[in-house]
Amino acid sequence: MHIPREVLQIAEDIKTMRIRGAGKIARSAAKALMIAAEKYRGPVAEFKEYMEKVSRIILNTRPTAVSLPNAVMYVMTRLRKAEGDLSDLKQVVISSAKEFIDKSLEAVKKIAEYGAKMINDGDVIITHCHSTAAVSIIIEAHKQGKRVKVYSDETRPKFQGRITSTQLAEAGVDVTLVPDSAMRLMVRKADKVIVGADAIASNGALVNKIGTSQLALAAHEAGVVFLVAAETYKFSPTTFIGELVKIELREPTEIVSKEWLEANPGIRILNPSFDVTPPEYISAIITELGVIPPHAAVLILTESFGWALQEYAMKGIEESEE
Ligand code: RUB
Repeated sequence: MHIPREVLQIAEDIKTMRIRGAGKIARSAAKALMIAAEKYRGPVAEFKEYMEKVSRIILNTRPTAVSLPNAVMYVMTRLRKAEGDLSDLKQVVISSAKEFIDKSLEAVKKIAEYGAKMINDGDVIITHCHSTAAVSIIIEAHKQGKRVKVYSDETRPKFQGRITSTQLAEAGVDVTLVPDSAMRLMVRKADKVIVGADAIASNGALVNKIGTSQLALAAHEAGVVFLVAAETYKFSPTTFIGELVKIELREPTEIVSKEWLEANPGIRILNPSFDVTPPEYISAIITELGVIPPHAAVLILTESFGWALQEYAMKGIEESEE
């Protein structure tokens, strides 16, 4: 089965982080499915199997951002249920992928609108890594004329904090880049912390870039509001049935050079890319459906993924009967 070059390129770009951030990853996954459908030239009988293969390639790129399987599920559940000739089936994939991308962009706009209302004139804000959703809130507040000062940490080892700082500076926001290790010191000067999400578990725990939980702990200690910007497709339906979110371990060479590694054979390097912040440290989660306390995550899951939860439960029953 021939997989189009453009689809493999998107998979490679997600894997190597040329495409990164949970929202962009999800939209690119939907785009890859759309391109795969458009480019398919084989028999109708093999189309669904081909699309399943493409889905697996996309799903195997990065393990943590739940927006990725949720985007694939959005398109593929519609295709699995669809019937008709090849052009009908292709159309199901193309239109559901487009619908997902539009909804996703719309969700970020809504989050910016709701989040900006929570920012006061003169607020000092801390952010971590680079989150389109979190940055959108800050830029929207700035556009509304609120004077905000932002401390963005570097986010080692990949320095996504530099992307955040550049975007904020270009939008005219007062931004200062600080090392990750300065965050407990800086948080005492802040009114709010705003971060994005790679996944929200059914108990309201946040999975986000490594260092988020340390920042949340410092904010908790200092009594500083800790806000999470998360579109509903970042909520993890499989945590509802007890599955844990897999934490991605990345290459040691993101931390030290290949030469250094070879010169120090006795030293192991561990590079976990994400961590888990308990719901107790989260003041609120800003979604496109509204601002919720972390313990209301289960409401979002039943509202947005109720049908999937039912399917998982049925699958569990069938498997136990086999
Ligand atoms: C990015 C990261 C971001 C979330 C949310 O990690 O942790 O905070 O993905 O981003 P990485 P967004 O750089 O490893 O992908 O709001 O853009 O979806």
